[in-house]
Amino acid sequence: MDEQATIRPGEGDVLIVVDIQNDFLPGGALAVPGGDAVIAPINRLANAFRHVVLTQDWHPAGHASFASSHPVKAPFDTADLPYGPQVLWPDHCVQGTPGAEISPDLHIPHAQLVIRKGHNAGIDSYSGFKEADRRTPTGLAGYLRERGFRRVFCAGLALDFCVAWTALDAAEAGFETFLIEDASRAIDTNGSLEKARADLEAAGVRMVDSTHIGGA
Ligand code: VGL
Ligand code: ZN
Repeated sequence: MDEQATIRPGEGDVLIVVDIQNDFLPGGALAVPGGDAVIAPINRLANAFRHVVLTQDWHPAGHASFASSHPVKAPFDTADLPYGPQVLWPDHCVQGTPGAEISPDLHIPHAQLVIRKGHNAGIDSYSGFKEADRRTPTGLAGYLRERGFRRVFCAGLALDFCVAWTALDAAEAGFETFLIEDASRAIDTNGSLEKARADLEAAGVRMVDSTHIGGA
């Protein structure tokens, strides 16, 4: 953000930590370049927030977002699914596998909720709020509203997919929304990062640095 004012998280603020799972980290099935660099800033940030929610990508085997589910496709190709175009991925974050586990290096014992997403076999869900059909809610917006939160801070993996979509949906749901850039890393395939940045700006999501968050 332009102004360098320090943000001091309070009772109306929640940090959403997106998909810090083994498969998105070095050595994982869908490793995000430099993904492990977000863990230290996120651990630090989490100490500044009393309220933290985690998301966890959680696919059944044979999920529609896996290239292996589409005979003639390769990872990072696009497929036309009933709800629209879908980027295809290597098999990742399969329910109950070590790759789907939250990284043991993430230290946020006070996290209050883990929201699992992408569990419908035929529908992906980058966003922690709404699945890729853009109709099926996860329940997170209702949870955050009922808890009385007003501002949502997003960080994690991957900036151009799950973090961006989560932030865009938080903004659409009426929360003042921030994306903590130095605590996120992108996959950046086929222009995805540039597109995500444009979408975030158009939606009024504020890009901030963790050094501007008090106590972090
Ligand atoms: C993600 C691709 C597929 C993410 C999840 O966490 O950004 N990306 N599934
Ligand atoms: Zn996924």
